Amino acid sequence: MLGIGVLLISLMGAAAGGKPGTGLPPPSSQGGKFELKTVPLPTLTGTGQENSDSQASFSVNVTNLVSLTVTLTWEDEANADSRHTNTPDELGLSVTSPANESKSEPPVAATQGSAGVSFTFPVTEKTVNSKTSKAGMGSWKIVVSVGNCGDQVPRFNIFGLRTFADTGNAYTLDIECNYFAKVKGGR
Ligand SMILES: [Ca+2]
Ligand SMILES: [Ca+2]
Repeated sequence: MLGIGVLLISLMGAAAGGKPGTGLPPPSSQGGKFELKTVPLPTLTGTGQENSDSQASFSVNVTNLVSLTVTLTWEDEANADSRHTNTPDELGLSVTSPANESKSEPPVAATQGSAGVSFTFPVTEKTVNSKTSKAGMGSWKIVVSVGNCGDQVPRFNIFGLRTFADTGNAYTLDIECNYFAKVKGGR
């Protein structure tokens, strides 16, 4: 089972103080200094069904990407009532770069969980004379996998108390991007 929500966001050159809408890398032959910038992208939210995957995507349109980290967090719903306990849900993620490199964390059960993957690129420094790196530019894909969702089970074995099914869970995805950007007006 694949599909469900597709979330689309875009990290444009505008976020780096460049000209909005062009999507072109900043000119590297005009001099100027570069500085390392950290850009947290807007948090993505979604809901996954038990034993299924959901997908999100975003694109990176800046050059000289140093690292990119995607962090998945989730919190199970509250107990249905004082006589039931909501047992933990399993969530994990897989992230694929534009170069088809994939990193993943298999689903783990947690009431409040967190899992993340990081990509690093061979850009440790950027000067006017060094070559512009386009590594990491393009479309990224995230797949959130929801495994078994622990049900709401009765705390006591009393007549009439039933198990309530837990059929899925909401999650959030935080994406953080580090890259070298040209200092505006720098020399
Ligand atoms: Ca649960
Ligand atoms: Ca749940």
